[in-house]
Amino acid sequence: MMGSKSDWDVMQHCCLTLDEFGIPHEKRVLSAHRTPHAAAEFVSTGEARGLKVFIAAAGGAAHLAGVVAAHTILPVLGVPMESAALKGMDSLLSTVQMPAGIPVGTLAIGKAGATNAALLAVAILATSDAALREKLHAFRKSQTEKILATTL
Ligand code: RP5
Repeated sequence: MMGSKSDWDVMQHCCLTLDEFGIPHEKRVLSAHRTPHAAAEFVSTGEARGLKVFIAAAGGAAHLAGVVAAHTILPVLGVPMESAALKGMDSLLSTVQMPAGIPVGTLAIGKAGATNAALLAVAILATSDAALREKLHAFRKSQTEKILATTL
């Protein structure tokens, strides 16, 4: 989920990473403040529709991930978007500083966070999926090999 289509340039990296692991996913623009009822409906019906993890990206006063977490017991990963005014520091603090009781696992600001949200979702799913665990091991191995093969 993302609060605006303007988040897609960054969040496409999340979807590309999920695609790399063959993880089916839904992607929706739903906002905590612009479409509050539709966002709540989408999330609160997610568990029954078979969803396993939510990834919520938003910028500014970024309350989307917290609102998502309020409507589900599924794991919620928050990705703070870089904002024009405060470079994403506003998004980061709004997403990460959840009061006790409703957790949001918050990733880094921007593209790194978008990619890592997907990788963390894969790791969560891999705890009960041996084939996916193997793919994750292979991904890490290949990443390591690429770095070690770097020449300057
Ligand atoms: C948030 O406001 C969105 O997640 C986006 O990061 C930010 C700006 O949205 P737009 O004004 O570009 O639609 O709700």
